[in-house]
Amino acid sequence: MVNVDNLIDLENGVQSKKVFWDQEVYDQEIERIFGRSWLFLTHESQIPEPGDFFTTFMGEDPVIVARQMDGTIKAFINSCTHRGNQICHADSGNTRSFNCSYHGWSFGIDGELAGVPLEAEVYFNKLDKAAHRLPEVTQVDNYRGFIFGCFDAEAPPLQEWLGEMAWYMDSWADTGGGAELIGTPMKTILKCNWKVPSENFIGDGYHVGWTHSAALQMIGGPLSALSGNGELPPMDDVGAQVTTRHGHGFGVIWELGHAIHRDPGDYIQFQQQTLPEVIEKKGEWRGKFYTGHWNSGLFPNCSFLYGTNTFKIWHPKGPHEIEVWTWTLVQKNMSPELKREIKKQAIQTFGTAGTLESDDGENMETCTRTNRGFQTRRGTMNASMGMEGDGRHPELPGVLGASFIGETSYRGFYRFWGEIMKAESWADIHKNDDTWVDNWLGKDAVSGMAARNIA
Ligand code: UNU
Ligand code: FES
Ligand code: FE
Repeated sequence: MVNVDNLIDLENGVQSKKVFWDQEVYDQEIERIFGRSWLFLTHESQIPEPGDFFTTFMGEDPVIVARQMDGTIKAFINSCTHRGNQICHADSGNTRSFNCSYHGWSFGIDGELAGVPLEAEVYFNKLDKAAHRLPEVTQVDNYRGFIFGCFDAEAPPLQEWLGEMAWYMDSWADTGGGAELIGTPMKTILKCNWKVPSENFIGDGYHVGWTHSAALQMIGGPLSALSGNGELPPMDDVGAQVTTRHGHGFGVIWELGHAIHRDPGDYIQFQQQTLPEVIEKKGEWRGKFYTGHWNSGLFPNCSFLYGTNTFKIWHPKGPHEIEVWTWTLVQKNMSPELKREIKKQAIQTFGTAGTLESDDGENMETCTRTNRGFQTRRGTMNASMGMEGDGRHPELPGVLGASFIGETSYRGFYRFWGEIMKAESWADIHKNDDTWVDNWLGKDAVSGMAARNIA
């Protein structure tokens, strides 16, 4: 068992570089994080019809997500109960059964073992078929169409797991007809640890003007002012940083939801048309979040940019490799033309060969590879930016930082990472449900953003 206290220094916002490199850390993550967290599987819109299926991973476990004949959704381990072969090799499709390519056992869309070749002749009808159904993922549930699975029966319900993050996401996931993911996901391999992109998307407003300097100039529009950190907008009311109970979080830049789009007219118009609905259903604050640009993460390995419309999962493949899957995130009530335009923009920016995607990929691989060294592995990384500003806000849930560029949600990600890595079970985690902010920041910590609003 790794000693988490040697890896994470909450007080100073510091992490050991071992978290990106060590096999022992990784093995514990697979059991304690991927084995106990709610993990994003797919969106309902990806499997609309009975018999539709989508294959993915929960940590390193291959799973099949399938729409049942009665319309419900189930998920199974994608590994044959005979000799362990992978059952379904397709990325997605529609079927009545899954047939193993090794000896031909076949399983229904409900996971039942339906057919065994030569069953009477070779098993003399003694094989207990009910005991050989595909193991079902313990919990499957959906948040506004986003389907998640969890291997731990003791994990809290999905809504509680998402917690305060769902309150924020409701601003666009419960308005405009709801959200959906379009396209079959693009898939790429990156030689990096899964936490490098997770921490980047959840909280890194700092890299945008620098890493993406050339791309922002090429795109033009309001974000181009950030290029090369040339013109930093006034820090006081440029946006916010949020972290929540289970490590989810995001940074938001107010009013710039559309900013990555080269020709944002139709998107701005859609937002203006739907904004009254958001304010009416969700209130003024969430109206403000609705028109912002979010860089966001759902603990552990799901990230999205709302505004830039990319939605990603970083599947771990050992400590030093991931598979990146990328969809386009849209709202259902957008016109087909606007959805198509947004998909094009999402592919050009954060698709496999996207301009901003390739800017980031280089950094992510290098942040991992440097830790091969004897000295580098023993080093630490700093995520202390804006620590003084972390605290509560009188009207907004979770912990908020001082502004958009800060590392509040990085710190929150590693706070929960440490908690779940240490916990023996969910019962241990629940002990901290009411006290996590007090224990972390003290009873009186007020967010820098709230302090400014009050002043
Ligand atoms: O790279 C990002 N996370 C990003 C890019 C965030 C905001 C705007 C553009
Ligand atoms: Fe699947 Fe044998 S491993 S039928
Ligand atoms: Fe980036």
